Amino acid sequence: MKDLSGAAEILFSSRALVVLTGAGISAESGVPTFRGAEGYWRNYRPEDLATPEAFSRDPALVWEWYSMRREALSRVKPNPGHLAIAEMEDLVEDFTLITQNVDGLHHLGGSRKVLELHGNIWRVRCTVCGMREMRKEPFETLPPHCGCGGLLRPDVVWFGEMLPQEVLEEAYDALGRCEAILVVGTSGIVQPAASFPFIAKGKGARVVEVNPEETTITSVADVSIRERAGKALPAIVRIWKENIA
Ligand code: BV8
Ligand code: ZN
Repeated sequence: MKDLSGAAEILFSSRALVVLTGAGISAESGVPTFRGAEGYWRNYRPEDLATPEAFSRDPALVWEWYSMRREALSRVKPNPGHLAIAEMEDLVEDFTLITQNVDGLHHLGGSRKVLELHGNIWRVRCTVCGMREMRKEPFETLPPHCGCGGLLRPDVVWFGEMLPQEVLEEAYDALGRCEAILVVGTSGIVQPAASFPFIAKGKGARVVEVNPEETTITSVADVSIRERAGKALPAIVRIWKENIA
């Protein structure tokens, strides 16, 4: 498929590469996306659950949604798309993976350096003392509390909340340096991540998109591959490796 070799050529001829992923990279692991037909939001409205207002109004309800997602995630594993991105990390000198996902599957798939824009569903944060820690085990009672007595919350970024400053700065630095950005499995709706491909393009980078559907990002893509990540990314890495062998 000529697009695949065109995409591979853009990636392997770049000295600095950014990869931006969204929920679509985890779809083939069985994790529902946010806005697809079977998406999370179909049953819930984002403003009902993924906001600080919802949490202060009904922390138990919000925790029920997160603990259901955590339970489902505890049974899934990374798919060939995650593994292919982990391989890319070793093929290019200056590599930065930025994910909007909170599922931790890139780490499990072997990616070492991951900028988690929206936090991590396995980490909790105390709303009183600020304690942060990974908690993979299910909680006995919901909502869970900290040793200090404070209410614990998922350490993720909700709508209307600021993204972690240091992560955002590192992402903008990488966007400023990159010669190519590979955008996988995002509908390009949620800000500020949705603006990243446009920033990279504006700095002269080339844009490769992998998504079975057209998105807001397709308009700036040099190559847009209408294919699932689990199929397209391993194929791109295979072509990439043949060209450097
Ligand atoms: C902020 C963590 C600034 C929680 C998430 C207008 C009105 C109201 C608000 C706004 C507005 N304009 C901008 C905003 C701000 C808002 C926003 O962008 N809203 C959107 C809805 C318009 N953004 C924010 O609030 C952000 N904060 O801006 O703060 C600020 C400034 C000053 C003061 C205060 C604040 C915070 C946003 C973070 C929200 N948290 N998640 C949790 O997960 O529980 S967002 C959530 O959506 C996930 O992180 C998810 O990753 C993310 C983005 O969705 P996608 O990843 O793109 O997933 P989606 O389902 O949409 O698409 C999947 C794609 O995959 C599809 O294209 C599909 O075709 C494709 N696909 C499917 N299968 C495959 C595939 N691709 C490849 N292979 C496959 N097999
Ligand atoms: Zn505490």
